[in-house]
Amino acid sequence: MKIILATSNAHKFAEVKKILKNFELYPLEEFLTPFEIKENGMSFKENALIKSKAVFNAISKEKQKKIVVLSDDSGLCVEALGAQPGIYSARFSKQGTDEKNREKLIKKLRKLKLSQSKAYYKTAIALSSIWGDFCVQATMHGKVICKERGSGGFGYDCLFIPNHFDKTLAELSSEEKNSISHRFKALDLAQILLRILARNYG
Ligand code: ITT
Repeated sequence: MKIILATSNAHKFAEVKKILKNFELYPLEEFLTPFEIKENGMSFKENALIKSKAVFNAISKEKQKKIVVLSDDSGLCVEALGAQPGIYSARFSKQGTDEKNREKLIKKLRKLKLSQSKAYYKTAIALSSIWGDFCVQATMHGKVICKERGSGGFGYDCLFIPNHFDKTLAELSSEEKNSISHRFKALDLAQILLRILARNYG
């Protein structure tokens, strides 16, 4: 059984590949020419399933017999901002770059005269297969601060301090992040499904 990771985000691909080291994982481009998928769901779960189903349905029936498509929809929810940016995390700012998204987040918190806020990351992992579609979700709680710290990770990591830590995710090693993250916890659950699917695929 081959797993295609339906993402255009290279950072996500690298994290998922490290966490799912016991599975055969391939980037989307090895099987298909990447195409635009409208993420118009109202939740992480809906968007993750939209992505995995769109890619699975684009694969030929013959190839589908050997393939599971895995997608990740994730984002940061900030308590003081009413859970924004949430499902819009990747396109929070007009430009949609990690840097501009962080700038907008800091600006919004400063406008509220806050230097930090409780926050959580959420990931929905969806699997599409000949045995059906599945989705599991997980969170990582902590706080966001208004000053960037560290150079690891991606996205909002240099602003996010997980509970029980005094470093941002960007100051932790990738192994440390991958042992506590929303993505790790969701993939830990997804592995149960993947092992069952691998047995069923034969
Ligand atoms: P794909 O849809 O192609 O997978 P994307 O980057 O558009 O790529 P999402 O729609 O799921 O993916 O948005 C995820 C955004 O949430 C991402 O761009 C970051 O801004 C943020 N994010 C998610 N997980 C993160 C993490 O572990 N560390 C930092 N930021 C994260």
